[in-house]
Amino acid sequence: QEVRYYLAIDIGASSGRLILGHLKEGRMVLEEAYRFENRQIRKNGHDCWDMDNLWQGILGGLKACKALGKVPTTVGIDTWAVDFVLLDKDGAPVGDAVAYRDSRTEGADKLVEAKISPAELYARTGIQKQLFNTIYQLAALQKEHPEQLEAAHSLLMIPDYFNYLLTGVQKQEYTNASSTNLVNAAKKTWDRELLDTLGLPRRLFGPLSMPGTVVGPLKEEIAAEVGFQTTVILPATHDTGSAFLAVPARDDRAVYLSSGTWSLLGVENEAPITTEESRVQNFTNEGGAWYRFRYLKNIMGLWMIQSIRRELNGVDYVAGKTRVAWTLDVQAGEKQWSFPDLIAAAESAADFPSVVNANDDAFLAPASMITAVQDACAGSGQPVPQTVGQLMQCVYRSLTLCYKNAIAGLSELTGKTYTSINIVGGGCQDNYLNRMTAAVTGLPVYAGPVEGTAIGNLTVQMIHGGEFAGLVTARQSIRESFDIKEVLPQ
Ligand code: LFR
Repeated sequence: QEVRYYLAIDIGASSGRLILGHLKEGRMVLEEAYRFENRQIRKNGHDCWDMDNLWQGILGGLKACKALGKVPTTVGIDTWAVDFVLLDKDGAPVGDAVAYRDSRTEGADKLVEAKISPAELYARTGIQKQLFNTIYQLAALQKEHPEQLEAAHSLLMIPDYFNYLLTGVQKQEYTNASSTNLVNAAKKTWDRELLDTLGLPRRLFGPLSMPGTVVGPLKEEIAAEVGFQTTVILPATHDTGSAFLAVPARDDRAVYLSSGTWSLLGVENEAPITTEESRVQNFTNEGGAWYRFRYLKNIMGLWMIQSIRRELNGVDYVAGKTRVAWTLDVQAGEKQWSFPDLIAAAESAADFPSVVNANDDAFLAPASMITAVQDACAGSGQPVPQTVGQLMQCVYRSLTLCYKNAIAGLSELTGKTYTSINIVGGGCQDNYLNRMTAAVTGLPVYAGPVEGTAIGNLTVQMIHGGEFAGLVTARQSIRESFDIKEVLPQ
């Protein structure tokens, strides 16, 4: 029998990956067909996603599948959440795809709070307050570019937009829509009253489509360009929604941690928890496939480490933005630091004691992450890191302390005791982080699979394709297909 391939197009804040998957004797087999860098560009005074570069990456990856002779039956795209493209009545983009760390949302929470209280907003949507949520980005846009909102006829999240470029079909996918902070948690559709309260045009928000829905075949010219025809379908297009589907938890006492640019730590629930306590602790209820809610907290994550590495190596995150000088025991670009180099440095400074609140907004998009960490140490009267090793040790301690606190909060809010942590995503390859996570939380860590997000994306496609009866059997297969490392607290 002929092998049936499925393709996950998984684009994160730092890279895009096209991963082919197929089943062999019930096990999932992956193959990376293509990989490309994701970088931002400065445009019209804002940090923006380089949409042309991403689009070329998607096309390049589809061509790579053809070259491998592995034409996928279906294709699904997932990316980070909250960011969007506005389209005019002819389907042409209006304005830029501004990136969520851009400073345009500064003060935008006050604009929203003037119209609806934080308590009511949370009770309706169940979404944690993050200044970069779409709701605040739209408030910033209402102020800076009201004409763009006037010209717009639809709002597509980043994966919805690429699906539209591939197929000509505009669909709004539910899991990613929930990250906007505009979807009603109980009704699971756009909260029309909320849209009216905020003065957002209703025409931008259409019916929501669930993961597993067919978007359509490739447009003819695209099929001709990449050399084959296929069907685009919706996975959980929010990457974290895909990642959580792939978690091979052994029981319902496991905490899930999707570890990449962000560390998303939480559990899956059947219903949203929108109590005041939950709001105060800033836990979110993001919509999932089959209406499973991801109850989690955003923790600053590998972003801190990625940012430090870029600064040490003299690499810009946003092309065209001014660099800021910093002071450590090395100079920018003096040597090229790999992640293992940074881990080794952290280990060599094992007794450096300083910790910062990794979830402070100061670390969201600082001009220099190195300086931001040093300033936070100085500001709290702790020793200031002077070497790469001390800096890295401080980041590892701070991140794992956030993990520990988030698990304590989760226990309190759900009334459950958690007995293990499952880590998926690129960050689960960092053994030092895994060891410290186990030590600090006192819980066994199960690390893997690394490509959690792509696997979750493929899972929905494979269920749609009839390879699995449903999520339970798919997760069983995931558990058996990938190597999962156990790290016990000492
Ligand atoms: C992870 C992620 C998080 C979301 C953040 C911003 O890649 O999707 O879930 O909070 O990026 O979109």
